[in-house]
Amino acid sequence: MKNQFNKSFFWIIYFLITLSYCQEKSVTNKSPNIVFIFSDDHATNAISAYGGLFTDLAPTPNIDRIAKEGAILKNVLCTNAICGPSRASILTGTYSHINGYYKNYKGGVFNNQQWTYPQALQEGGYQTALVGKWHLASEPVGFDYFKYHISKGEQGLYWDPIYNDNGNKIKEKGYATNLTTDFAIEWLQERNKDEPFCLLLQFKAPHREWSPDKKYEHLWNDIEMPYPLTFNDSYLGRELTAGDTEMTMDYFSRQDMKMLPPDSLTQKKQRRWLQYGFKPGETVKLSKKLSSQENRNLKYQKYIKDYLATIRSVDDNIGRVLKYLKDNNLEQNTIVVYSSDQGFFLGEHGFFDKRFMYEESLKMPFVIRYPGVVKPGTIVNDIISNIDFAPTLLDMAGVNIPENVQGKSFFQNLKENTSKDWRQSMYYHYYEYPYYHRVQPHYGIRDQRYKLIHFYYNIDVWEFYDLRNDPSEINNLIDNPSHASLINRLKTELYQLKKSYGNNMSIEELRYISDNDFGGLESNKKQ
Ligand code: SGN
Ligand code: CA
Repeated sequence: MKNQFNKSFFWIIYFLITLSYCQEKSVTNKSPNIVFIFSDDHATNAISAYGGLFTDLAPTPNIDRIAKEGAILKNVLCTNAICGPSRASILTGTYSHINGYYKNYKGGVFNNQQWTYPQALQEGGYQTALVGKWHLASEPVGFDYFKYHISKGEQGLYWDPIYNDNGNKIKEKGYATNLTTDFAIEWLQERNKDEPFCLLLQFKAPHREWSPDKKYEHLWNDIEMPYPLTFNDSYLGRELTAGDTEMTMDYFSRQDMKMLPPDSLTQKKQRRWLQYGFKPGETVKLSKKLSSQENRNLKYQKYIKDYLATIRSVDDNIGRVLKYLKDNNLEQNTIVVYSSDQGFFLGEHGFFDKRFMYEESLKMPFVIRYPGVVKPGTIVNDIISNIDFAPTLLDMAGVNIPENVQGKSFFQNLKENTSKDWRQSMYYHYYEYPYYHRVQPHYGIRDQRYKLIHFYYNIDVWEFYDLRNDPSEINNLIDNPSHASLINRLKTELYQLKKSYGNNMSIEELRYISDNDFGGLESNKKQ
């Protein structure tokens, strides 16, 4: 009798455990859908929900709507602010030294044999699709459907782009941002309606060379755009770092200016003429009559107007997606994210491009709407980074997160329930040098108030900023004696963080990474 009782008890417990496990982890058609909208090089300073110089001049109503109806994250920081590496970190939830994708130039090839979150969602019962920019140089794995930009090293083209459509090369006619959205919506229409889905809709815009759609080419012809505070930065105290790059307005090319080459040149020579400004050390002077300040101002005006115009199309097309979800009764059960692979300089410190650990390129936009779960108007200030995206999406989908994912789910943070032991600082590391743009490799730590950076490649320079008193990062306080003990504490914390993520490389080994031509595959073998 007692034996019988024990047996039944065992089976009841077994049944309950199995049931609770299945309830927690099995994907049903009630599981939330995910639309992950992503762009290339979109600075928070160019999104009106984040405020900034262009809030009234160039608003982004559809991105703002996602934020208003859900959450806006103000401290999402990129672990390596450049395209391929950031994308690899997002997909794998790991730092570059773990996933092997350190840099674009010289060997950026993503090892597609490794775990990614779209694969986990697919295995968990999700239908998955990728449309638009991929830029990882190896075939996407984990997607039921893909159609991604090829040509120009997978940067893709603004006009008449060529796509890899599930293995077939297809040239399309039109403007990339509109086309990419068309294909995403077509996939949504054709998908199997019985399963939850995850769609990665990834725009090429607003990447260089910032070509707007025809209808937006002349949006701000009659006005002069405002200049950021640090546009004429003197780089005092930062001469060897911010002061020694090829990403100031001087390095803006003829193509960036959308100048027209002389008709008399052959096509090949016309292309070369347009490319002037791309080679190391090559700077374009627009006219002999202009002073260097006038030259820089003129370039900035063209740059910022074209950049913001490409974003107008991104925002319009996000509006189309939101409307599709609403019209098709998908609004309630679909998580919508908008983010970008890193931030971007919009003339701050006189720069375009990204790479530096300075705020403008370090900060990624991130807004998310999840009706009924994330309260409208939520603001999250916690320090989050791109390695946290994968575990968060899996957490929301109810799919297991493997232990070797380095990021942490911030699902609770979105519900204003941040755990007490949430990280207080983050570790950053940029490796690519010297091309493009000649930014010294560096690593650093950033907490809610301070930032400490070490540029180590062929210089040995430290920078320290108090972001509360100096949000523009122009006062490098590294030699200020009153901060010495604070700097020491941060240095220790930086080394601890670096080590805790498994980056124990010496400066020599780090230089090897910057100098050598290898892809993710080879470097992964080395681990
Ligand atoms: C291209 C651009 C660079 C840019 C990199 C990386 N040059 O090489 O200005 O920094 O892409 O961008 S261009 O000649 O193609 O315009 S990223 O988004 O892929 O990281
Ligand atoms: Ca990018």
